[in-house]
Amino acid sequence: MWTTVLLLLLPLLSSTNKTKHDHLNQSEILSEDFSDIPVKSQKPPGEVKGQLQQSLLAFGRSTRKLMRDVMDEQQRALDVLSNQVSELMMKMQALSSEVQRSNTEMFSMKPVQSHGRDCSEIKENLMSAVPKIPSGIYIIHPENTDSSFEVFCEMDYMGGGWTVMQKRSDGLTDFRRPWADYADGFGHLAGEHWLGLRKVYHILNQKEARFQIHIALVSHDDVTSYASYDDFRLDNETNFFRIHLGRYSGSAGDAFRGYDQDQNQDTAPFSASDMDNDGCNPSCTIGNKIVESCSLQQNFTGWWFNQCGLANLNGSPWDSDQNQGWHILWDTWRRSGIPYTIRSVTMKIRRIATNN
Ligand SMILES: *[C@@H]1O[C@H](CO)[C@@H](O)[C@H](O)[C@H]1NC(C)=O
Ligand SMILES: *[C@@H]1O[C@H](CO)[C@@H](O)[C@H](O)[C@H]1NC(C)=O
Ligand SMILES: *[C@@H]1O[C@H](CO)[C@@H](O)[C@H](O)[C@H]1NC(C)=O
Ligand SMILES: [Ca+2]
Repeated sequence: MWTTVLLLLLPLLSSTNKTKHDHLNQSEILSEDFSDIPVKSQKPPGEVKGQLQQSLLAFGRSTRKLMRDVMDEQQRALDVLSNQVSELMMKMQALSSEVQRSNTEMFSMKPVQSHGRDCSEIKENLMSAVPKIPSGIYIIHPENTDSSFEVFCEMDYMGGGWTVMQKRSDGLTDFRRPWADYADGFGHLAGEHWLGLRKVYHILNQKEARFQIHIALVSHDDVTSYASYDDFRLDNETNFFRIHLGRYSGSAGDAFRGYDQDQNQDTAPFSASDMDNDGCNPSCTIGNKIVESCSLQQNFTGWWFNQCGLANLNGSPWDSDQNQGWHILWDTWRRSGIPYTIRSVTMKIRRIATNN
């Protein structure tokens, strides 16, 4: 029953979103000055002209008030509707997982909120019930772990089913963090965040599951690009979440591997400001600088550094006022030989095969 209601409401939700984005907002419309309406074109005698101006002004005022009332009304209706839709979505998800549990997991001890092992599975599970699965925060419970946790699922991008493991978009989240934060995760799932190496490890380490990783880049002048690897694994924490990458494809270049073996970050362990696994032992010479810690050199951020390498998507977003400092780094993405200035990035993973 909820599903039916939802099917009816989903198109409404997406069309109301569109209305908000595509049209002028309320204050833009209200700030148009109706009193500027030309009234002099026919040059009527002074008295008539005065009356005409008066009534035009009155007309303008009452039109403005009418529009304001109508728009307030509409806004209230939209808010109510959108609350109702979110409520319904939540009920629908709870129901859908209940149904699934009673069908397939009669004796399961899993928490009630568990909706899937990762975003790819959530997409599979919901696809038959919902025509358009919304992107957003979902609870997942990967195999081989006792814990459920929240993740952001991208359900629109390139077929959907993506679990976001990192996102930079506005520079509001500080990525200068110690090991413990990079292991546990930080930021806000709906905005900038690092999901956390332990969680990503749990997702990647499920039986009979393989994952691809997709990196989407946007430059400061809105050029987009991507890099994709057809396999992505992490070693366990004892091995500092060493990274393993499959075959590259994309338009941004394979910055993880760089141009030569010295820069290759594939199989590098993770480093943070207080955890030095960067392959500079005791130091590297990069350009003509002596570097002892890639993390410190790159503004105390964490990454799979290898002497330090050509990729660091946790670098600080570019500050255009201050034409220096460390920025989001994907050095193989260039225009006329110069690296793009990267404004935003997301790293996301998706299942590519299940052998069952
Ligand atoms: C509406 O647009 C004006 C001018 O572009 C802007 O200053 C204001 O913040 C906007 N308001 C909302 C609610 O988006
Ligand atoms: C981590 O992985 C290594 C090598 O695969 C293994 O020997 C070790 O037991 C693992 N450690 C933990 C805590 O799982
Ligand atoms: C380091 O990061 C902070 C916070 O993101 C930023 O304000 C600062 O400009 C960065 N410094 C350098 C040298 O990149
Ligand atoms: Ca070092």
